[in-house]
Amino acid sequence: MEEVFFQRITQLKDQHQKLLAAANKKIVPDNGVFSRYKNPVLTASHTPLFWRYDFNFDSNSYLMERFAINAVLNAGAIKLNGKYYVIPRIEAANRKSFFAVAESKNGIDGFKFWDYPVAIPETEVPDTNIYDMRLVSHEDGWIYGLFCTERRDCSASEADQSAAIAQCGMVRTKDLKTWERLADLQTNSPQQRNVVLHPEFVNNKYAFYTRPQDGFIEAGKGGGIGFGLSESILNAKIEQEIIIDPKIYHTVYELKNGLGPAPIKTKQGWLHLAHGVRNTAAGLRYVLYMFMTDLADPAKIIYKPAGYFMAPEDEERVGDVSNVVFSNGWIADENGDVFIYYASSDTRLHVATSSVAQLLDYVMNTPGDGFTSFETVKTLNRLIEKNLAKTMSATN
Ligand code: M1P
Repeated sequence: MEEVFFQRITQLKDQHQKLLAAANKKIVPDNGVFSRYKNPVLTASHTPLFWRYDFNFDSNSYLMERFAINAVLNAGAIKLNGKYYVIPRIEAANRKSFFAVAESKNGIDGFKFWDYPVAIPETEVPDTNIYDMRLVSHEDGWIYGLFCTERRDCSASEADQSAAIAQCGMVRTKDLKTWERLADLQTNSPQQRNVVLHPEFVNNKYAFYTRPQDGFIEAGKGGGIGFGLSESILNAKIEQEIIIDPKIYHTVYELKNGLGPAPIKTKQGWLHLAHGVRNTAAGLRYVLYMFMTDLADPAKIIYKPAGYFMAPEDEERVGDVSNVVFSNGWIADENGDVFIYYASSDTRLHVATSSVAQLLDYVMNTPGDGFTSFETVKTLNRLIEKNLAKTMSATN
């Protein structure tokens, strides 16, 4: 039995090494806006074997998984000292999520987890579950991690064990190793998720993108991407939250929406990536969309292409929560390359690459939404006329 035990360890290690060393390939042709890649960058199988197995024959002679990982998904992302770091949501078999750092030399493959997960200190009222960290390097010199902290709704009856309250938890670090917990963000909304810190001060204050919501799942009267300022980051409090990107009937963000990563600064404006949700007979469908806000006023949308930027495709459609793409991390490189980390169906993490130039072109030159079929046909006709006029002039 001991022999089989050690043979299996060797097999597991070989397989794991192959998985981690697999080169990722760009899928061609792409759609001109971004390129997808063949392999996910991280899955549950990428987590270290020593997180999952007890390698001691005396205490685990069957070589069982003693700590199963269910999924690796929604990741914050940052580039530091030439390396690409992601901090995904890692969901254990018991549904509890936690964070861990994985690093790569090129941002598209070779991601390897650090030995230990991130130790997020607790607040006075412990978090039951934490997830979806947005990493932002702020001009005050700190790297902030804003995440969702979820606790049971104590006002619910004993019979209701699924009622939860979501709020924005905050930590900060200089090195991704030591994390200081700050007080949860205070707003006037009963619940918050998808809160993002703007990388620069606005009117000398800390600026936040929020997503107020009435219930845990339903945005209710709340919803839309909000914006608010706080005097301080310690005991941060937003007194006034304005909605800058509302839910709109019969769009890809009619049920709810939320900002993804912190925006990318460009000469033309702030580039934003967000997710939009609509309901279907098959359940909720999550897609990604983009918009741009004014450089001087990040709460003012100046460009917004119609519809989605990315929707789940092929195997991305299937997982724990199917028909979902979600992103809370991207990296804009010094040379203008952009790495978009997105998760599919709450199960695995992928990368797509683009460039600031492509994303600007997409956001500034793709027609906006007319919000009716009639206006949509008008938009299409303008393109057809332009293309046919070009064909005619080429043949004349
Ligand atoms: O299951 C899809 C997503 O649902 C939530 O997003 P939102 O707050 O917009 O509804 C989050 O739990 C997210 O982690 C998850 O991917």
